[in-house]
Amino acid sequence: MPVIVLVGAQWGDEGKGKATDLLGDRLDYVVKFNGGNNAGHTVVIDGEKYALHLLPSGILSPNVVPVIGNGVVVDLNVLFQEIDGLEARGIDTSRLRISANAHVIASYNRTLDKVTERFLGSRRIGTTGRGIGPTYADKMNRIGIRVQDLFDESILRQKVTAALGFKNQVLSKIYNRTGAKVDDVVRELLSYVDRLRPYVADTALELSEAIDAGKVVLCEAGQATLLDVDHGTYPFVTSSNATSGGACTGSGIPPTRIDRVVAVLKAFTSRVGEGPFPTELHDKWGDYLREVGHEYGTTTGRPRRIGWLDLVIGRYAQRINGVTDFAMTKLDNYDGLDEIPVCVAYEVNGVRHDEMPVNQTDFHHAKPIFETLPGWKQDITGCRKFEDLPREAQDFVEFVEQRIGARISIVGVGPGREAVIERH
Ligand code: 2SA
Ligand code: GDP
Ligand code: MG
Repeated sequence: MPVIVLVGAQWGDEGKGKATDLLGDRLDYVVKFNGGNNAGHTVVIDGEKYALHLLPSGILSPNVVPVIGNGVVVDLNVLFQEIDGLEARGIDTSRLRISANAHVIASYNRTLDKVTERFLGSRRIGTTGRGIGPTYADKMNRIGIRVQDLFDESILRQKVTAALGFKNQVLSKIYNRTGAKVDDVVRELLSYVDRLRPYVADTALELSEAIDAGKVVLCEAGQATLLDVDHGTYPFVTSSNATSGGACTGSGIPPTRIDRVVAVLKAFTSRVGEGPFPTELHDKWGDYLREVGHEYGTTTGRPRRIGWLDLVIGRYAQRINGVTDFAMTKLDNYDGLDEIPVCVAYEVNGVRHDEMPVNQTDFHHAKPIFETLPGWKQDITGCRKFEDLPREAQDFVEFVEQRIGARISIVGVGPGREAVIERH
C-alpha cells in the first residue's frame, strides 16, 4: 500500500491527527497537501497532548519524514513557533521538508482575512482569521509569494511590490486601513530565510523517488470534505481542496499512484464557523456531546457546533473521495446514551433526498430523517477488539457501514494512541 490519502468526511475535527499518528509506525512519509495553520490536530501520546497546526501529524513519529506540500499556505512565524515548541518537548523536527512552491502567508493577508469577515457582517464565513483565504486568492491571482521567492531578495521585493500595489488599494480604499510597507514585509520575510533554508526541497520529486523506492506515503488532509472549496457547503468552506483530489495537486503525487483513501468519520458531527448543518443540536444532547467530546477548536478555542451523525454526508464523502475504508472516531462519546438518532436521509419541501442536495438553498432547508439505534450504556474505552464491544455498539458500526458504502476498518474508543480497534 504505498500511497494512502487520509481525509475528513464531515466538517473537520474528526480525529485525522490521531488516525495519522496511529498509522505512524507503518509510514515513511506524511504529506500535508492543503490548508495551513487554520488546521488543528490533537494527538495524545502516553497522556501527553500535542496540538499541531501547520506541521503534519507525522512529525511525532521518529521514523517518518513530514512534508509540507506545495498546496499548503505557510505562516513562517507559526511554523518556527511550532518547531520550537516541539523541540522543547524533545521532538526532533529536523526531518521536515517544505515545498519550494508552497505559498507564504504575508502579514497583510492576515489583516485582510479579519477585516473581510468584519465587513461581511451577518454573511461572514467564521474563518479562523489566519489569512488562509486571501493567501489562496493571491495564488490564483498570480500575486502570491512562494517559499522559493524568499531566497532571492530582488525577486521577493518585486513580488511584494506588485502584490502590495493591489492589496494596499483594497486595504485603504475599501477597508479604510493603513496599507503595508514593502520594506517591512520584505524585512519580515527575509528574517526567516536562514532557518528555512535546510528544510526547503523539491518535495514532488522527493516523493516520486520515495514511491519508486517502495516507501509508504500518507497524504493527510487539513479540514474536510464539506469544507472543500469545490465540493463543500460553499461559501461556508475553506479556500483549498480538502478532498482526495487535492492530495494530487497539493503534493505533486499523480492519481495513478494512489492506492487507498481513508476517510475519518466522527460518530457524531461537529462544525465550527457559519453555514448550514441539518442535524445540528440545540438541546442538552448537543451540550452533552460537546463536553464529553471536548469539542472546542484546537486552533481558536471556539466551541464547536454539534449534531447527530449524518449518513447522507457519509455517503457523499465516500463518493467524492473514492473512500476505500473509513475510520470511525469517538464512538466512546456515546457511552452514556440510551438511544442514538442517526440521520439517514433529508426531507426538503416534502421530498425525500437520499443524496446531498446540489442546490445550496435545498441543503439549508434540509430536515433530517432519523433512525434511532439503541445505545449500550457502558464504558467501551477499554475495548481493543471488535468482539469486545457490546452488541449494540457493534450493530451501530455495522449499520453505519452498510449505509456509507465502505468498510469501517478502524474504530476509535478514546483520545489516546492505544484507544483503538482495528478490524481486519
Ligand atoms: P478558514 O480560516 O478560511 O480556513 O475558514 C473557513 C472555514 O473553514 C473552517 N475551518 C475549520 N473547521 C474545523 N476545524 C478547523 N480547524 C481548527 C480545529 C478550528 C479551530 O481543528 O479545531 O480551532 O477553530 C478549521 N479550519 C478552518 C472555518 O471554521 C470556516 O468555516
Ligand atoms: P482533526 O482536526 O481531524 O485532527 O481533529 P481534532 O484533533 O481537531 O479533534 C479531534 C479530537 O478528538 C481530538 O481532541 C482527539 O484527541 C480526539 N479523539 C480522536 N479520536 C478519538 C476517539 O476515538 N475517542 C475520543 N474520545 N476522542 C478522540
Ligand atoms: Mg481539527
